[in-house]
Amino acid sequence: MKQFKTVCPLDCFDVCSMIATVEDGKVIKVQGNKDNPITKGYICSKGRAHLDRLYHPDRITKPMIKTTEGWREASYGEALNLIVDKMHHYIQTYGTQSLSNYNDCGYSGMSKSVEDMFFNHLGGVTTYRGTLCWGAGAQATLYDFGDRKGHAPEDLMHAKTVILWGRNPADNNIHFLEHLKHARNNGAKVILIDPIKTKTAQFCDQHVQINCSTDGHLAMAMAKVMINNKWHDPEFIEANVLGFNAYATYLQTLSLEMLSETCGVSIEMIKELAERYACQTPSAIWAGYGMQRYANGGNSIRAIDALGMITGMIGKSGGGVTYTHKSISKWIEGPVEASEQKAIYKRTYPKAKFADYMLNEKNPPVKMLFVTRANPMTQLPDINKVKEAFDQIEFKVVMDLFMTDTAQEADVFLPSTSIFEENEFIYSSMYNPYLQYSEKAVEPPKGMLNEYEVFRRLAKMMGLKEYPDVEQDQFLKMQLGSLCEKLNVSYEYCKKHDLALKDIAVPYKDFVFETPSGKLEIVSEKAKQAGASTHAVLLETTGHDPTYPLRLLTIRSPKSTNSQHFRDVHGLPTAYLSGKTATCYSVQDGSQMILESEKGQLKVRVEVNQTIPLNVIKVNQGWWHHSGCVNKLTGDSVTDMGEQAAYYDTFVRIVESKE
Ligand SMILES: Nc1nc2c(c(=O)[nH]1)N[C@H]1C(S)=C(S)[C@@H](COP(=O)(O)OP(=O)(O)OC[C@H]3O[C@@H](n4cnc5c(=O)[nH]c(N)nc54)[C@H](O)[C@@H]3O)O[C@H]1N2
Ligand SMILES: Nc1nc2c(c(=O)[nH]1)N[C@H]1C(S)=C(S)[C@@H](COP(=O)(O)OP(=O)(O)OC[C@H]3O[C@@H](n4cnc5c(=O)[nH]c(N)nc54)[C@H](O)[C@@H]3O)O[C@H]1N2
Ligand SMILES: [Mo]
Repeated sequence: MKQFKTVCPLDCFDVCSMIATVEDGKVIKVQGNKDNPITKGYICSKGRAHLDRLYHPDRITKPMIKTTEGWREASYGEALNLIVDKMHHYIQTYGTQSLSNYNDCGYSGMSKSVEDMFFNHLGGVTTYRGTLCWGAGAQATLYDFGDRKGHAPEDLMHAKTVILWGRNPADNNIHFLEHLKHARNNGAKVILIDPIKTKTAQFCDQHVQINCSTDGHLAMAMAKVMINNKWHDPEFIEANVLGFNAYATYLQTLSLEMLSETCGVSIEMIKELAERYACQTPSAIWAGYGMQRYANGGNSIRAIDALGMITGMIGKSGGGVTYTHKSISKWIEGPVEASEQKAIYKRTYPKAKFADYMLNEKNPPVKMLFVTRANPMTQLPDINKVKEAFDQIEFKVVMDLFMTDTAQEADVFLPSTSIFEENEFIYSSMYNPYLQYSEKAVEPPKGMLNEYEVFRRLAKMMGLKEYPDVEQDQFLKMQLGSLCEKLNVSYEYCKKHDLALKDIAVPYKDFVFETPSGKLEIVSEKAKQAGASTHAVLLETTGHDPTYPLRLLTIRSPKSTNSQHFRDVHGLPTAYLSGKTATCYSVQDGSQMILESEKGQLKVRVEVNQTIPLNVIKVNQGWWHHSGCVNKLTGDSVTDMGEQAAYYDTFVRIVESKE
């Protein structure tokens, strides 16, 4: 028996360090690494499921080609020749922009980023910009702070007030809970602001059940109360903040009554929250990504950031507004990044608008699509339109471990290695600050090529002379060159130690901000230039069609990372709604109903659940088409900044319900 240190590559805050036990060339057990400061010996069911996925009977380990009779196995020679022939054909006829690559964060290992490099070396193809994930908030943070740094979770120990703003660690960041418990034991008050009474509420002293998409209203109301009561910090503002007066003047035009009524939080409660946050300090805000998946998402995050700025909580231990934790990624500067210079013909579209773009762009049209580390046929909004777009693209290649809903649409399927079959470096930008080395524990199935080798071969076959023709280990070393220099360590050292940048526990503690003014920017000229307002504002909401009276929240399941662990889940998707909503629409617990939005219909099973607010229906995102995909209902609008998909601005009605 031998043990290997591996790392969970899922798109997750925690990025756990795992120990894989191998016997007779097979992984027999996966556990949390006790020696890792974040994982501390425990992992969730999704981490343990890597073992199930590794040996799952449905995992595909050979290339496949679709024929009129269905799928058949193919050799790499045949599959790659077919792909190369198609690429030559489309490039000669329409140019490189007729090729498109689509990826996401289905696997966060560095070796698989070669796909971007390959398409850049081709001269640039059609690809996406913006995100399905966190884009509005990420852009807002950049306008305000000039960077996207987060506090170390240990720093929560120094906080007296903690606000978990639209964040649900009990379901998706389990190792953070321990820090919350420590902070509370240390005397901090922990407050949750979320429309749903999530499991996280059990770890908090107070739950504020805000109306959906009104976080900007609450944050502005709190700021107004703080300024009226002189609870803000004029000295800090004078030294570090640009635009306070303009924002204060704007807040004067908003009535507290209107703000309170819209967000559904009483004026008394708003005053209490404002006083607690501004006076019982240091105060930390940890924000999630749910509240920026609305048309006004960027402005909501900017209004929350402003609370930290006007009270002087930025750069302070126990304070901060933590949204992301981008530290390692800034220092990754290798052949992948350098290849961007080659992508002179690169053309982009907003990711959420995939379907519209593919259906309408004719100059040239996209003829070939290459999907890796993603499952857009379940995850993109407005999936009926996405299906039309897929149907129209002549030739599609999907790389995955399983025959997903997206892979079903492909002409060629290429298999992928599991994390246990790779030597790999993993890092993420959400929470865990470490760069971690993941050791190969077992060999991939016989004859199977990993992504790195597939793209290396494709590059040779396409005659890409400058594409780095080096072994995978050498490539990883090149990717890490700048980081090693910054940290003054060798590449071999990176393999043996988890690495983090040193200045991360309390970001901005030197009060140096990489904004154009060098200050924290409540008003941002950059935001204005990009077409947004200079400071956070309440956006005019056009109101929604009253024929669709229920808001649909498609948030996360604790049991699956996006669609990945719904593969073996069958039966109808569960729709959660409150007892009052159920009574109002005459639906019963356990019954079936059909939901309808402007985009489509979905059959679901009802679960009456008191954690859900009135007139809201929650269906977890990620269900496969064999159950019913929730994105049949969602719209493809994008947010006010960052070109983020505004999934939660979706409204539905119940068109049929039966026992
Ligand atoms: N278990 C699990 N973990 C995951 C994932 C998963 O699918 N499953 N996905 C991973 C990925 S890709 C991401 S991006 C992250 C996402 O992490 P988050 O975006 O933080 O997760 P969500 O559960 O979508 O949303 C967080 C909370 O926002 C709340 N929310 C929704 N609307 C509003 C609002 O208007 N105001 C406020 N204040 N709160 C609101 C929701 O009720 C929810 O409790 O999680 C990662 N981790
Ligand atoms: N309605 C609704 N929709 C949403 C969201 C929402 O909140 N509501 N959230 C959005 C968010 S935040 C995100 S990030 C996106 C996520 O969208 P995606 O990243 O497209 O979703 P996943 O389901 O994680 O799909 C990842 C795929 O990668 C595959 N994979 C795993 N490892 C590898 C590998 O090594 N190589 C290759 N080639 N493939 C691999 C997995 O098997 C899986 O099929 O979904 C978005 N969709
Ligand atoms: Mo995400």
